[in-house]
Amino acid sequence: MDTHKTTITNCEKEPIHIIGRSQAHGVILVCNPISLEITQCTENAEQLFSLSVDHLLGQHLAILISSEKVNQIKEKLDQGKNLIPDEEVINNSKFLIIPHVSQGNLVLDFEPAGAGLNSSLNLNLLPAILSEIENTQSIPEMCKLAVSQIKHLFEYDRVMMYKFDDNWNGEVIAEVKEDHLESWLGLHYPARDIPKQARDIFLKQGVRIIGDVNFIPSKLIPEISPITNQPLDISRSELRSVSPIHIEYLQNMGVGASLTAAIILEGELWGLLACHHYSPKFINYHQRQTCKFITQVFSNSLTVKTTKTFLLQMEASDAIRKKLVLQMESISNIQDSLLNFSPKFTDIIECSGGAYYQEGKLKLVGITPQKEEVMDLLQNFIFKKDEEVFFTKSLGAQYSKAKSYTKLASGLLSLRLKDAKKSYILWFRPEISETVFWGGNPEKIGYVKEGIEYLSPRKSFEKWTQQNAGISKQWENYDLQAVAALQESITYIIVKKQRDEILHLN
Ligand code: BLA
Repeated sequence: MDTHKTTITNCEKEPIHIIGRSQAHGVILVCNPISLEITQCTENAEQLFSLSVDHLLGQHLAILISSEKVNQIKEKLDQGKNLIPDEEVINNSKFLIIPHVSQGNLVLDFEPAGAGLNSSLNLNLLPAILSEIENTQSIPEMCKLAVSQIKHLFEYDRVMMYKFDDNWNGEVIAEVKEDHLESWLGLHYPARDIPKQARDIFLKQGVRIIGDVNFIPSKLIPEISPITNQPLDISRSELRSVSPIHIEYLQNMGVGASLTAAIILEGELWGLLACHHYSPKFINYHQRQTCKFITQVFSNSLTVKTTKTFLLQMEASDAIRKKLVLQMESISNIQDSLLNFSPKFTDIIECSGGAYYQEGKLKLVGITPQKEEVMDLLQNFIFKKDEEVFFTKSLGAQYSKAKSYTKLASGLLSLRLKDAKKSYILWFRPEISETVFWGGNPEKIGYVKEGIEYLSPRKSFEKWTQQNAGISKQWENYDLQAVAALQESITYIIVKKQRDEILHLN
């Protein structure tokens, strides 16, 4: 195969959507959607159809498939309806034809569909599988269930749930594998391993197989679409060839075939269902559709469970806020009522400690930096920022003096009260001092050979330990909502107390 070299700086730019090649097991054939004349075709038509590309180019599609099926395609195209896959026998071999339109080109993927290849799943099993997913009580439980279902259904050697963090690094959060394989559960991988353009394609395409990692890619002839005079976008082709970098990556891991499916939450990629097999493995289109369906149900259920987690957290903090309101109403000094009774303001969200600043006076609760350090943080960082709500999970990176106490306070959430006294409430979170295992050393991405810097997937997948220094657990939306609600309550009480005072004076 081609020796494609991508440098570190253009890694994100590799144009995998116009790769101009198919995987070896199927033929990509392109037609003019109006005349149905064949405009492009991959070279492997020679092996798979026993027809040369030269012979096919310029011919009507009816040279390959029955005129009845050609008419069906034409009718759907003319009416703007969804094209549907159909089977056809070409020179004694059966194929499944999977059509779609890309930039005004009719793209037909011809996949082998011979005996044994079309063993569709027993669809009677599907309702049970889906209700099992929906009935799980938590996201981790659902991930564990889904990987074992997929392992059972498709029999890949290793099935993983791979979850992205907010910087697109990922972690294997659930895994089922053959006993003899080492476990990758808990391993972290850097964002660069699945660059943006590859992640974007998953949002469109959903499921992708690499049937044989050692396949010889087959070139699309001609390379440029005669219809658009551009390289053809084949990001939605079932047969799109694979970036040589990713192939090298899989070869380094000893992987022979893969199946990858997108898990999407609110329109964004949340994670991937990643399956590896240690020898070639093809699963047919219908099986892939079943897999897609299962991951879609998983994605829907993820939305429900994420909302449920949010609501439960909101309910819990709301109950505490109500108690704090009662305390504020019954105790004359608001600061006193939030600090010296139970619950305290620090109970409203997950944190290790907090601070209350009012008119030059500072009071601390729980685990916090020293009083002078918090005072300095207020005067030289928070007051200058002058934001009503400010939050960070890496305080040291934003305010260098804070580096000396990031173990205690890598995370800071600060709230300015709406009173005349320039009051602030702070919540702190400690550093995640857990050890992170990277699948390979994330810093050793490039290597230099003969003065040229080449990119290579890591040659070694040994565990690399890296301290997650200076970073706390991130502040979630429900944390922000909880402190915003507290702010409203405090404002309400302040106004009420002022009014009561005025009435009392009169
Ligand atoms: C693609 N990289 C991918 C894909 C996965 C991973 C799942 C999508 C595969 C597919 O489309 O079939 C990464 N796979 C993983 C990881 C695990 C796994 C992390 O199983 C962990 C368990 N790859 C690199 C580097 C580059 C890179 C350094 O390691 C940078 C240039 C590129 N990865 C890369 C590209 C693709 C990719 C370009 C897209 C491949 C394609 O669709 O053609």
